Amino acid sequence: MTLAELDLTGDLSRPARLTVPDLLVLPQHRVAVSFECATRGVQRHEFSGPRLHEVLAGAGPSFDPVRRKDRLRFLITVTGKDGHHAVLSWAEIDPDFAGAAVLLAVTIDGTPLDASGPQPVLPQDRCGARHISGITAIRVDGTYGSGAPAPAGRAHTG
Ligand SMILES: Nc1nc2c(c(=O)[nH]1)N[C@H]1C(S)=C(S)[C@@H](COP(=O)(O)O)O[C@H]1N2
Ligand SMILES: [Mo]
Repeated sequence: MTLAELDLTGDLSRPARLTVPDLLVLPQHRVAVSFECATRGVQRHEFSGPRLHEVLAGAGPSFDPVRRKDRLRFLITVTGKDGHHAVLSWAEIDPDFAGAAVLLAVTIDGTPLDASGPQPVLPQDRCGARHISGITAIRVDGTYGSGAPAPAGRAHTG
């Protein structure tokens, strides 16, 4: 069986390429979720895996850990191989802010995700669309609002 690989990239001092076995060395949490899909109705699943916050904190995001405000501009982008993607904010998963119990699941309904790859699980979401399967990359980006000029033609005219 081929292990699916996931790139942790972006503003990190320790970017990594991760597989399910790599994530099994972290403390594992279990969660049962029920989410509503606009097209397929209520879906129930049980997931297990490490906290996404612990995985990303371990990769050394480039903010000053003692200055809470420094983290607020960080975005987390999750990309699936089918092109489905979503963003989270760092503050959403940071225990000093919203502290959502987001997992990077390595099992779904008792089945290991070794071959298909880890899956983000956001128990606080009503809609299931951020439970992205087949993810290839998670990017941590701290450059939002860094003072870069707006793209040409998009000036703030009020
Ligand atoms: N890669 C990928 N993941 C995805 C989607 C998608 O289009 N692509 N759709 C999402 C939506 S809208 C829902 S409701 C759930 C459905 O998950 P399930 O099939 O495990 O119930 O998957 C989510 N994950
Ligand atoms: Mo959905």
